[in-house]
Amino acid sequence: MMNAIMTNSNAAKQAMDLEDKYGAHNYHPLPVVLERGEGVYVWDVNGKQYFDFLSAYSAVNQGHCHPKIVKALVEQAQKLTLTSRAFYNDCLGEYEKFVTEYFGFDKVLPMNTGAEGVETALKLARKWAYEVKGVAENEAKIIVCKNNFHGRTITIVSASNDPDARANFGPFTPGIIAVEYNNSDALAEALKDKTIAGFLIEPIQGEAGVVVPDDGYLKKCYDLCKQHNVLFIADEIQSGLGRTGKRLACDHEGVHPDILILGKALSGGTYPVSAVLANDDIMLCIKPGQHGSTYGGNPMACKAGIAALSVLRDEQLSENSARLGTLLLKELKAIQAEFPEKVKHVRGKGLFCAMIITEQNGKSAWEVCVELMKNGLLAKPTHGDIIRFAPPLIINEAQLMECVSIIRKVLKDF
Ligand code: IF1
Repeated sequence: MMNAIMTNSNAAKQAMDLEDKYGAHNYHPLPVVLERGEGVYVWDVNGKQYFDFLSAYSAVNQGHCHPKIVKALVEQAQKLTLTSRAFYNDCLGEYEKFVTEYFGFDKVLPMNTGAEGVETALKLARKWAYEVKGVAENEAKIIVCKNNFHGRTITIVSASNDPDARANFGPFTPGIIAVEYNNSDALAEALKDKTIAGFLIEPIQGEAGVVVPDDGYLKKCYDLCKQHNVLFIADEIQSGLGRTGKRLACDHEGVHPDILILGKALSGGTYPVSAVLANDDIMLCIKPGQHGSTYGGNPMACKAGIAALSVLRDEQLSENSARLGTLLLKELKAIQAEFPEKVKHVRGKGLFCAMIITEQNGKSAWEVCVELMKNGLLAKPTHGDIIRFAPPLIINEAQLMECVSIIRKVLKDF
């Protein structure tokens, strides 16, 4: 089934037809075919320019094709791409030192995708529970939050309560308990169980629709975990690396997780790079041969990672996200006040915002996103009525205000 909405372009139609015919139907993209990106902009195959307000789900925080990240990647690609971990390479140690010092941990375990990072963190937490905490064999449990999104593996969908993510993918991994998000009493209750290894949490829930918990919730959860000798595991794959206006979303509450999971913008959208960070008492529970990945820690990933984190720091992207995020939320609230019958709610932190649309004649967030697209702004609906607004963090004020006027115009006509 192809989207009829677009375009007279043969190139676009061809690209969409090819995906439809030869690709698995596990996505429903907006009908736009992109061929180039630079900074906050992407261009489709007809040369039409758009603001990217998804940033590949926050992988492209540093902007599309950031020259410093691309340079690091290309230079390394011409020298040495992959050794596997059967041998040392001359980039990994440098990267490991850089990333651990950047975030303040003893050690890092490099992986590729976000889901692998989460899997790694869960394996690490279980091992720690058995070997350090003293939980009886096969009894360790992980607490997760309802409406989480941590990826697509069998164990991770076992932790999900989204019917689409789970249906007919069972049997599921046991040892997972779900508590209500933003409810520390629910966590306290679940922590009475002495077999809990870790508490896995998105500091802001992304896929759920940019759900920002109450101030103090993360700190409360962290303190509860400490009281019960349970690892606080932060999935900052989407919320981290400047997105919410700080280096990490946990930084808003001064929480230093026991296990930190990063991905997405760790390469600025150039390469799959994820990482799990922890201190020695936890990380050294995994010994040679017990976990790994062919590509994890490869030379290109290491160079991309160093470059991506350097750009984040040197270009003060967290600071820009905080400043322009405040402005974006203020403007979205003004739009909500202008069209209260169309906009139910807006929320966000830093340049991680969402707008909840009230259905009009059976039309909702999808149709708004199609109109935004026609007006030169790309954003993606989620859960039928929510639109995420998450531009690259390099966006400037003039560009942001241009985007605000596109959003205002589209909602006016909606
Ligand atoms: C897709 C969502 C966003 C994540 C957190 C782990 C992962 C993700 C907090 C897994 C991935 C992505 C995956 C992407 C869509 C996207 C997404 F809508 F599905 F939920 F961003 F909001 N933890 N999120 O957000 O990382 O294995 O994908 O590298 O198409 O599934 P991954």
